[in-house]
Amino acid sequence: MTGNRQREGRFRRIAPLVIGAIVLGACAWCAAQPPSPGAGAAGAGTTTAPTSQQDVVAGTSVSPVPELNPQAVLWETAEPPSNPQAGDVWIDPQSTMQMVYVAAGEFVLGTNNAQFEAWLQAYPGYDLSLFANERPQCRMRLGAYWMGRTEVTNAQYQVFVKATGHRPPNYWQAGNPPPALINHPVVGVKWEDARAYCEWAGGRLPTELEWEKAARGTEGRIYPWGNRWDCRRCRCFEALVGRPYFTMAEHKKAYGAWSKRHDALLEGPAPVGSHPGDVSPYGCFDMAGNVQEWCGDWHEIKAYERYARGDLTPAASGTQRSVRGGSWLLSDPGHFRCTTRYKGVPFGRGTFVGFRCVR
Ligand SMILES: [Ca+2]
Repeated sequence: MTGNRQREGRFRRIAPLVIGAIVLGACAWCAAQPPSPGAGAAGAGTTTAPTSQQDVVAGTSVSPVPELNPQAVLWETAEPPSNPQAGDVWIDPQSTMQMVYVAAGEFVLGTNNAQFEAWLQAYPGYDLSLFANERPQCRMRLGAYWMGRTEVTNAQYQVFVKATGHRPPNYWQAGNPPPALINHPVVGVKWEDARAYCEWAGGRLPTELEWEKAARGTEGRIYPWGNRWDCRRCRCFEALVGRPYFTMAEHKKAYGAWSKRHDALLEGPAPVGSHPGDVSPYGCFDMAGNVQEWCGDWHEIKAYERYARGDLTPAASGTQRSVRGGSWLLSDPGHFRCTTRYKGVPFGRGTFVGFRCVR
C-alpha cells in the first residue's frame, strides 16, 4: 500500500477524467427549489483515464479538475487506504470517483446569532427566513469518511448505466450523454437514481452533516473558501450574467431573459472542478455552486435543534429529501452558504440538482 502512496509535490493531472454527459430535466425550477429570495430550490503520475470509462464514453476530454493540494497524497489502491490524512485523495477504481478524506473529529455546524447580525449589516433588510432552520450553532463530532471530490459526472454515471441498465437521464440520447457534457455533473436524476448510483459505487449519499463538514471544514466557514462572498469563485448566475445581486423578482426576470438566449443544459452547469476557487478546506470542489446536491436524509425542519441535543438519529420518514449547496441558476449570496438547507421532492429531476457520494 505504501508503494502506492506518493507525495504530491508537483502538478499531476488526474487522468482525463472522462466523465460523462448531460442532463436535461424537464423543469429547471422544480424539485429542490430553495426558499426565497432567490430561485428554486490524480496524482501518482497517472495520466490515462480508467479503461472502464474510455470504453463507454464516445469522445474523451481532459478533466479540468485542479491539481491536488501540495500536502495531499493520491491513493490508487483497490480499497480505501487505512492510514490517510485529511485532504488525501483516493481514486475508486470501479467508479473512478475521486474521494477526499475527511478525518474524524469535531466541526462547527449551523449559524449563530452573531453571524445573523453580521449578515444583516452586510445585506440590510435581508429576509432571514432562509436561515431559520440552521440554528442553533453547535459543535458536533463525526467519524471519518471519504467524500466525493467533485459532483458525479455524466461520464461516471454512464459507466453505472452501462453496467446496470439503470434508466439514463432524459437529456441523454440513445443511452449516451451529449459528448460536450461528459465532464459536467449529471443532473436530471431523482433521489433514488442518486442513491442507486452511490450503492453501485460501494458508497452512499452523504448525510447533510457530512456534507456540511466537508464543505466548510472544522471552524465554521460561511463559504467553502472562507467568509466573504465572491461570485467569481463559483458557478453561479451572478457570474453568468455579471450582476451582483437579485431579489426574487429581479432574479426571475433576469433568468427568463437569459434562458431565451442560452441553452440551460449546455451553458448552465460547468465541468466539475472547473472553478478552482470553489474549494473546501478538505479539497472538495463546487460545494458552493454549479449544481445542488442530493443528500441521504429526509428533510427535517428542526433537525439542527436535535443535533444540538446530541441526537444524530436520522428522521425515519418524510416527504422531501435534503439538498445542499447552491447552483448555477442562483444569485443570492445567502444561497451559497455551507449551512443553507434545501429540500426536494424525491421524484424531482431538476436540471440544477446532481449529487456526490460518500463512503
Ligand atoms: Ca455543487
